[in-house]
Amino acid sequence: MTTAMERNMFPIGLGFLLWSTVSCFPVPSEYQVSDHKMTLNSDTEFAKVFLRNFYPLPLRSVATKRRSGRVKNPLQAMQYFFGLPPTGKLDSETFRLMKEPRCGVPDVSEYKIIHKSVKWSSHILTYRIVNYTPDLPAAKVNRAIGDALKVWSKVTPLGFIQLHSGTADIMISFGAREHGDFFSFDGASGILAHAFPPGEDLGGDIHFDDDETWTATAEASNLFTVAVHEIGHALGLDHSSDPKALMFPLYTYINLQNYSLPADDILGIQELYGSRNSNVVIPSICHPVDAIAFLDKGVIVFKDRLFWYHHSDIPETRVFLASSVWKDIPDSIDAAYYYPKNNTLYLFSGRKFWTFDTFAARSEKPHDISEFGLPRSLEKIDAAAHDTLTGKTYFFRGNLCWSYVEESGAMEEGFPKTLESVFPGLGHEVDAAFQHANGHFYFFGGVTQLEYDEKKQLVSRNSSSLC
Ligand SMILES: [Ca+2]
Ligand SMILES: [Ca+2]
Ligand SMILES: [Ca+2]
Ligand SMILES: [Zn+2]
Ligand SMILES: [Zn+2]
Repeated sequence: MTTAMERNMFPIGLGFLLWSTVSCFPVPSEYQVSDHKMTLNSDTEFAKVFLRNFYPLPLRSVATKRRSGRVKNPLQAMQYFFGLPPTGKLDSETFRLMKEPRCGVPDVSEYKIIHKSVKWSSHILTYRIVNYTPDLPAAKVNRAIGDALKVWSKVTPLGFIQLHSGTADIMISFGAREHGDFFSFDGASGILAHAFPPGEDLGGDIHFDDDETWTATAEASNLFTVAVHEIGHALGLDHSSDPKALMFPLYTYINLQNYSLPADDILGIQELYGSRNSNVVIPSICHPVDAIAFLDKGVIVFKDRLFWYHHSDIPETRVFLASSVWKDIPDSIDAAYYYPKNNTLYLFSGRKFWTFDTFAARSEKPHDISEFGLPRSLEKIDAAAHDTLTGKTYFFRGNLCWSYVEESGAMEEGFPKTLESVFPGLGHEVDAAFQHANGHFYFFGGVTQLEYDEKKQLVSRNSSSLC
């Protein structure tokens, strides 16, 4: 067992205590229903364990219904949830539902009762597929997860970015039996997957039971079907008792071909995050921009309080409120650049700058641009661009240009120089600049966009005529 939980959350003894109160967490392992390791000697015992897992008592919701006389015990709570006559007897229909393949998150949750919603504060969330199931080629797993995330991003302002290393908000993994948390899986069938509500560490993480057979078809356990449900939990949704809802806890195959999110789930997620802002002006070269940073696979364009994010894997450009992603930054950004060696995004406003682990919400407190060796007389910079070929970062102000050597952490000798001497032929002050993966620099000034070939020292394309 990994010790991440013990280290980051709480010691084992205390852990169980907390889980029994925070009941939207997955089912604790000591209550797991085993299949072939069956230690339960009767249907009654199976039902008892099932109810302890998914209908933990005492809960206030059940208590309320109890007062109204409808629910006297967990079995009735379950029958009530599934719309069965609340007889309180373990009849065959109730027992059949208990045996259905399902999600490992309980059906009654404390959060639902106290109307306290848990949600992410940022609209850009990162995810990482930590390992892969042997059942499917990696590309099909990526596709299923990507499609499942799209179902949610289509109806919300949320955007998802895949990381291939490090810690993402939503860490997705496959594991069997004991797999690193205290919520062991139960072998083939039964529980298919579980997920944690938004939060630090395990929060937002999704685990698939690798004792299931994962498919991209209608056979066995369809990965897209389970993923789209579990992402709902990772975003803060609880189970719905509406059998048509995606957040209904039992497995029903979904063909993503003609799938649209049911009304119940759209209402639920939009209550947490709002709906998607659809009438958005995408900045073009005809609209002056404030700053641009080029990431490994995407471009971030800043304009006033907004930024546009274009990712090479995502066909559409999305717009976000900058403060919904990066906390404590001012409303206007003068310059931005990304330093790929340490995955750091630098944002500049006035003499201050902030560093972010790309889309991480928090920065340390702002720094002063003199830390780069920029003169104290400078009230701001116009633009910044990192050159991945030389490891230098250029800072622009008026007709001057500085060159900062990232490795040595010092300004290059002989700088500042005039723009004309560093980029001959540019002939224009810059509002925003970046270096593309193709090695060319792109300079933006007013409505002019210039592509600059640094090796040939000339403007290779001028797009101002398009406006
Ligand atoms: Ca997490
Ligand atoms: Ca299972
Ligand atoms: Ca600028
Ligand atoms: Zn679920
Ligand atoms: Zn788990």
